[in-house]
Amino acid sequence: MTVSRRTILGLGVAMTTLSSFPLLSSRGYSATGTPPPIKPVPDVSPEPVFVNLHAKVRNANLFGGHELPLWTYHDNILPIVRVPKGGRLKAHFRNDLPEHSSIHWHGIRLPNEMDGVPYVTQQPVYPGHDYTYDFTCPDTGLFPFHSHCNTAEQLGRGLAGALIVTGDETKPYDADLLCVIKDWRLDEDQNFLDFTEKKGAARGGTFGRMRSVNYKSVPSLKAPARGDVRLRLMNVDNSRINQIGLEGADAAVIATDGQAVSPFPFKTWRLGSAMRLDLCLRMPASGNDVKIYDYFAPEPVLLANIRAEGPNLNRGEFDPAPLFAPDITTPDLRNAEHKKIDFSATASPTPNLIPLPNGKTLNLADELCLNEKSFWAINKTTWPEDGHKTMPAPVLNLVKDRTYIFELRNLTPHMHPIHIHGHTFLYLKSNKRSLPQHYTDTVLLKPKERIQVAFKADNPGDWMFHCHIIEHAETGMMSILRVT
Ligand SMILES: [Cu+2]
Repeated sequence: MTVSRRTILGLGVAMTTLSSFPLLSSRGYSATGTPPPIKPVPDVSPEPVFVNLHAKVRNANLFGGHELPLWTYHDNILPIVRVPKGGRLKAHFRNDLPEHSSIHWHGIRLPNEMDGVPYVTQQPVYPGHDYTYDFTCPDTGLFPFHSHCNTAEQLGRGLAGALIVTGDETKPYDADLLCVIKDWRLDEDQNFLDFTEKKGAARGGTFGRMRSVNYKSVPSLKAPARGDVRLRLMNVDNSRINQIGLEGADAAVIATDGQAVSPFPFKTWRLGSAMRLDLCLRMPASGNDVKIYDYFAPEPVLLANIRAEGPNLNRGEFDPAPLFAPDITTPDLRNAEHKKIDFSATASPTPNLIPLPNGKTLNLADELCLNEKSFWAINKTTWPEDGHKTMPAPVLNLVKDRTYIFELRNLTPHMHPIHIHGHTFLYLKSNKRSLPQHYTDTVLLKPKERIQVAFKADNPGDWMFHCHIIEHAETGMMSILRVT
């Protein structure tokens, strides 16, 4: 199998010298927004999209120092896979890493056995072995893929990619840009630091020291001057929550976690680990820059520039084109069953030796997927639970096709981006914020916040439900929802 240019495209973003054009004021998009059409247009390719994802060590010079031993899926170190909506993806995964791995397709509503969680949905893919993922992509949008085991290190070394499911545009934008945001745990000599530290794991996560977009430091992207640009932002960092802000352009939010919303004015948006945001922005006049910042820092951190190039286009008043509406069954809120789910710290450490049915305990080699420490819990249960084999009992047993309203309650002083596998939440309300209703697979809970989300449990299987701050998940804030 070969990887065609059509399915994997490089992020051939050239570095250019940063310029110091004056910032334009962002007066904000003021229209009320046009609701997207109800039905997306099907765009089904009869032929599966084939990709080879060959995980191994690849050396790359990311920041001008020496080469770093990255772990990547492809010679193109940040692969982008494109599949039409309703199309089938066949991804052949070959593991030549020094340890076992798998691929989780974050946010894709796929069959349970394709979800890529070692021990839960498949056996680990050991070094020298392979596994073929084969599923259709029901939803348009942007989705990360990454491993789900020893993730702090595997993701920390760069093992990630982007899956873009196409077919959601009601009219073409003038450009389509992708910004994948990630920090790197590097010391001053550009050597990898430990990917996890107890201090960080027990608090907000262990942070990287080198920021990047598309695995580059402050890249300069390009887009047509005065054009309407689709900007897809995705956070693949282990820990850091970015507060995205723009300078130099009016912008509207057009999708959250890949799922369309009626366009509304963009001011700022918090993007936790694995969260995505699609914006439509109006580029300034030729020669000017749009700057993308993380404002969630003592001083705003410049992440990337977009340079307006070419003749100024004439697009009239800024009226961002909506995307086609999400193709997700609306939850039946009237007949929903309510569940409270508490995210808390835990004081009771769990043993790290797990009894197996044959009377032995799980050996060190397989402890990749287990916790060494327990700092966190979901409904007072930390992963893994004592006395269970390799998998704890589900935190909730859900009835297939029933609608559930979860009240997610953060009892900690830290933020937690909470991710559900195999399903997509409809965000309903929060006790702290008023956001428009939107679909999301990763809900950012602020300290002490309570958020209500609804979903129809229409996908049978054992599904992971966890915090996406990787160290929180790997120190207990991880559980299983069983849908039968
Ligand atoms: Cu967390």
